[in-house]
Amino acid sequence: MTPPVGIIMGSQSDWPTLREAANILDEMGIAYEARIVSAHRTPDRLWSYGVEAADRGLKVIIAGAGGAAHLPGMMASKTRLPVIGVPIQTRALGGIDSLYSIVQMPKGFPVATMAIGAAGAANAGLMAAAILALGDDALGRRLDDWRAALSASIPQEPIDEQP
Ligand code: RP5
Repeated sequence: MTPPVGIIMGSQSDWPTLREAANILDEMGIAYEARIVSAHRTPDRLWSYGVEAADRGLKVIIAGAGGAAHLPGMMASKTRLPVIGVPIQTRALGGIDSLYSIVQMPKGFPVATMAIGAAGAANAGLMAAAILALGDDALGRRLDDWRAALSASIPQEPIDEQP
């Protein structure tokens, strides 16, 4: 049985970041699969994943990559499913390379690009949940509850923290 969300990443080294997306999906009770699909090292895997994604029953793809981060854009070229891109933070350039590689798609093949790193990955999970909630009222209520709990956790006033 194919889950609604596919999480794909260019390398095993991206998984600690993409785990943040998976954690959100776990909290929302959304099933997902996680796969290493590199645009450069495994282009044939990328090709077949994109060609088969919609027919397999996937609804949303979260794609994370770093550096010359071509995976999200190439995946968007191979499937009409919404692709949410996560720029991985890189040592050399801090992830600005990943961001620019993912966000500047040509007209016709959009990638919904998140922030660099862990926050972007978590937001990718939330964006996937919001898309799926369009057709799932129970999931919509879980997402509303999650957002309300986050808001309620924010204190009114700051405190002095110990160094
Ligand atoms: C990209 O190259 C991957 O998405 C990863 O962020 C980066 C480095 O990969 P490794 O050298 O750690 O496998 O394709």
